[in-house]
Amino acid sequence: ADKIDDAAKVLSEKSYPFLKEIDWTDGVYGVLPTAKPLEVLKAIDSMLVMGAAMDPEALKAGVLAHSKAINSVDSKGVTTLADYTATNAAIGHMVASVPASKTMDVYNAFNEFNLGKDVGPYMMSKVNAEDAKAAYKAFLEFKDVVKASQ
Ligand code: BCL
Ligand code: PID
Repeated sequence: ADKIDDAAKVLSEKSYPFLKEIDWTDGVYGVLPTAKPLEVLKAIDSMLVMGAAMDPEALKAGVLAHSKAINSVDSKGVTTLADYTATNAAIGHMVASVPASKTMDVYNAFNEFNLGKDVGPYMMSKVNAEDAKAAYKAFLEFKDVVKASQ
């Protein structure tokens, strides 16, 4: 296990309570923004560019980790802590294999949507805010480890 694997373990333990509070059966998670199709196109392009730059072994490991996680979801759509951890570790390795600018291009392209001020508070209202904040804090710490391995 390398540093990203170790950090993924910490991230996953700290964010699992939040993950379990999300209602994954809500149709909202299967919806792409439809209001601005040309911006959606650009955002997806940024993901294609990032994906094409990824180390192929890291990408394949990510695909397999996701597949395994999908096959262990419970009736509420939540995967096991072990498979969640393996998926986060795989994503960390995928992200570490591309320049930071490619990841930020994806983030910025989705930021362009300007979803509206009510989206954040609405999503937050559906979970325990403290757990969401703890998850976000853990995500930022994980990001530092991934960045250091880039
Ligand atoms: Mg994946 C990310 C679902 C297949 C590569 N993927 C996501 C998430 C979402 C998801 C949970 C995007 C929305 C988001 O950010 O929510 N992926 C998902 C599903 C499948 C899937 C349902 C599927 O196959 C059925 N993904 C794949 C393919 C992988 C793949 C097969 C490539 C091999 N996926 C990636 C990569 C990323 C994702 C790369 C991301 O960067 C993105 C992501 O998680 O960004 C944060 C928020 C996320 C969660 C609720 C999950 C827990 C996240 C962390 C660990 C803790 C929460 C932090 C904080 C509170 C919320 C994030 C805030 C924002 C960053 C501002
Ligand atoms: C901010 C302010 C600072 C503090 C800060 C801060 C936050 C920054 C953040 C953040 C950045 C950020 C980035 C995120 C990026 C997510 C990227 C996801 C990419 C997904 C892909 C999916 C795919 C595929 C895949 C490969 C395929 C193509 C695709 C091939 C060849 C604002 C905190 C630093 C979350 C690429 C993988 C299957 C499209 O900076 O003060 O908070 O989050 O199918 O390609 O097969």
